[in-house]
Amino acid sequence: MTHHRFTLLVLALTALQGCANTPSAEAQLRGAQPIEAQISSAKSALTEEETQQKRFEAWKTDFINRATSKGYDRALVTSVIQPAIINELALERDSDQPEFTKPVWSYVDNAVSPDRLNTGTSKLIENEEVFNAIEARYPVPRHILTAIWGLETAYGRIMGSHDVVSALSTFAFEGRRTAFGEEQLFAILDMLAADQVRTEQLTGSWAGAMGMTQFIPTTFRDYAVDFNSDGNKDLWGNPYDALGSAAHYLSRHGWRKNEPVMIEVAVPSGFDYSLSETATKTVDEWKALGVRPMTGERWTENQSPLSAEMIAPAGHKGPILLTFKNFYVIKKYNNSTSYAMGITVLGDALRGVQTLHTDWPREDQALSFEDKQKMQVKLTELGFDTKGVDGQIGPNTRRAIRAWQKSNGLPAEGYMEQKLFKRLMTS
Ligand SMILES: [Ca+2]
Repeated sequence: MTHHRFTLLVLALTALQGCANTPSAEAQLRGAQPIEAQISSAKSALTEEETQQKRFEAWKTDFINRATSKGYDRALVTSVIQPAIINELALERDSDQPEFTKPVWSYVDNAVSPDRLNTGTSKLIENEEVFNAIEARYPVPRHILTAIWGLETAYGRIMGSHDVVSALSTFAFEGRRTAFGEEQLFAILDMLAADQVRTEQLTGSWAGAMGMTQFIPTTFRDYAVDFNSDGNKDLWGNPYDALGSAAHYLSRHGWRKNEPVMIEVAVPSGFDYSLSETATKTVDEWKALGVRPMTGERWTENQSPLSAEMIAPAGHKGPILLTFKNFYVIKKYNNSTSYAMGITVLGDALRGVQTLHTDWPREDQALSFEDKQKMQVKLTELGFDTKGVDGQIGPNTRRAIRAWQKSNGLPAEGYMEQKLFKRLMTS
């Protein structure tokens, strides 16, 4: 949105420069507005930009005052906030994160690309001592940490070079994420006050995620560790600190040593897919329903009592998986099923294990944003309430899809592609 405004300003300024003497050839070709109108629109664009700057400066003053009244040191807050500038990217919508819009197989394929797998294999060898030390302190295995490192920043290659205070100040200043921005800025003040990091280290993504494992400030403040005990939590340059912090985070969120993350399964014909995503059962209970590992191996005694859910992220034609506690611990890192699958598949590949055996239904065509909205309207009209029309397929929409599928004698897997969508829309 602000990009658009900025473009208008540049266009208006260009037009102004062009008409200092006579209208430019380009302006004449475009059938330009009268000069007065050009000047007036350039002025109003300028004014808008100026007003935004003024509002931003006013926000800084207000934030500094509020932080001071909360007990933060005024000199510290001022030195952190005063230099902030508006980050244009941070003003854009953040709805295009790949794990939320790509088909699941596109995300998983990319996660386990040959380059990521090869580099990860080298990183495991290069950092053997780092991983030995981390595994001695935390229950999280090295191949999972390496997969996080690889997916978050391509093993530290792409960490983002945005000034994080500016990016988060932009969020805090105005828009949909003001509360998030403020909370993160306070976390940065806490980190600096506690001498965890130095101000000049605070670079990251436009969304405020920092270092090799992309910790946002609240996560950094609460979970980052100075693993090598040198007095600085260096998640940008030190693999002990970065990977140790990721291990600490997963450990504190309940990682269970030596338990599986996700296992592909085969189900008997006529299986009730409406159990997927809705039922939590022990492996023994799944076994009693005829669910068995896709590899043909038997469930082990250790696995029998473990709780697991079933997911079928691309419907019954794609891989069907039992997901265990550790799967949901990974989702605490990034709340996306595709992300957790990507981490598991890459992590398994890094230890020489193949997670998925069934190929994805790649011929299926995903629904567009508009089609997803149409589907939500239609399902709700038919009495299967999606609890809103937002073009995002969340648990409520999947529940509605399942109910509609069940009532039509279809596998109730909660997944819909073009073919099924057409059937729904003509019903
Ligand atoms: Ca350190």
